[in-house]
Amino acid sequence: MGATLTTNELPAAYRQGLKDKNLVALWPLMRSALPYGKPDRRSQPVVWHYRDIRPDMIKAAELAPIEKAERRVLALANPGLGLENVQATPAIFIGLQLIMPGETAPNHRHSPSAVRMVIEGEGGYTVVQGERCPMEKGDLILTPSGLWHEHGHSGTGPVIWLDALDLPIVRALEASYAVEGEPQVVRNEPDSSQSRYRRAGLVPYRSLDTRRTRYPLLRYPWKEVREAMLALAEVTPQRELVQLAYVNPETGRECMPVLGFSAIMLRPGETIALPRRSASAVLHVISGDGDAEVDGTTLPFSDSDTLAIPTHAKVLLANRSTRTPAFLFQIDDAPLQRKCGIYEVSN
Ligand code: GTQ
Ligand code: FE2
Repeated sequence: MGATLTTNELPAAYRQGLKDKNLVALWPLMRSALPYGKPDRRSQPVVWHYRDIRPDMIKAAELAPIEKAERRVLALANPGLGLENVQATPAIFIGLQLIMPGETAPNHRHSPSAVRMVIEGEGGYTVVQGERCPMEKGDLILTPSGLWHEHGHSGTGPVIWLDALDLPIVRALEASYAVEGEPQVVRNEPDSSQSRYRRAGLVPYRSLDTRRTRYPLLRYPWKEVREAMLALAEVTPQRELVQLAYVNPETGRECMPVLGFSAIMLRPGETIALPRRSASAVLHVISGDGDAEVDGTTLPFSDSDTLAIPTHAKVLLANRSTRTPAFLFQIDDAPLQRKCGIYEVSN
């Protein structure tokens, strides 16, 4: 096909007439709306080093008193998408949140869905719909759309975690809002990972007959995920990725509608390619040192670092240690892409 017409080649009067009637000629925009072969991407491969961010987090405790901040969060913004848009990738918001001993982050609920992955500190907790979820390093805690949640800290020292939200999507839909609430009444019982959903393959019998709750499991303790990863690694052939998906135990499907979560283990000395996917992703290093080569850019990583992976990127991960495994937590927009019918994977 020949070169398409540009807007300027249209007669001025015609252009003005379209504008007055809120009309736009598509043909000059065809290639930017539907680029040939692969999408145009503004997202860059980025690494945020925790050692650089941590001092700014601690300083924020002084600069932003919790009463005035509601949530004390530094967002990881992808420069390719414009810092002001606070997007790690087009679909994923990532923030690092700090709470100091005795502080509480007030109860609220909102239309975007969130999860937290604990980075450091002991004694933090999140209450979700009356369920008290302890926050230990590496734990994943869900606060899905519409559920009340508040955070507290009954230990000593700072508690820091990573927040991931589908905020960019919900904002793009002009559907993002929050509601404040009174502190929740906390049920005095262990969270469901310690009571109702103790083991994979077992669910409370009643759930076979009753209408299932949409979000039965809100906490995935790292202690158990780590054990499961080590066991999976033992039976996974070399050159195959050791990866577990966090799913809804009642449905076996992704645990939230827009964002998906998984854990990846890089065995000692292992270098492995991720499958090439249409989904964008964020990788958070739970522990380990290595390098991520993303579309030819090498990003070195160590404990608690976070990386942005654009859509369709070629990713090669290398564990720099020949003695210890590296554990990565992956957040992606594959659940949304599957629903849109646009999800692609190739090796
Ligand atoms: O902790 O509830 O990073 O509502 C952004 C929005 C955290 C939270 C964020 C939020 C929260
Ligand atoms: Fe929130």
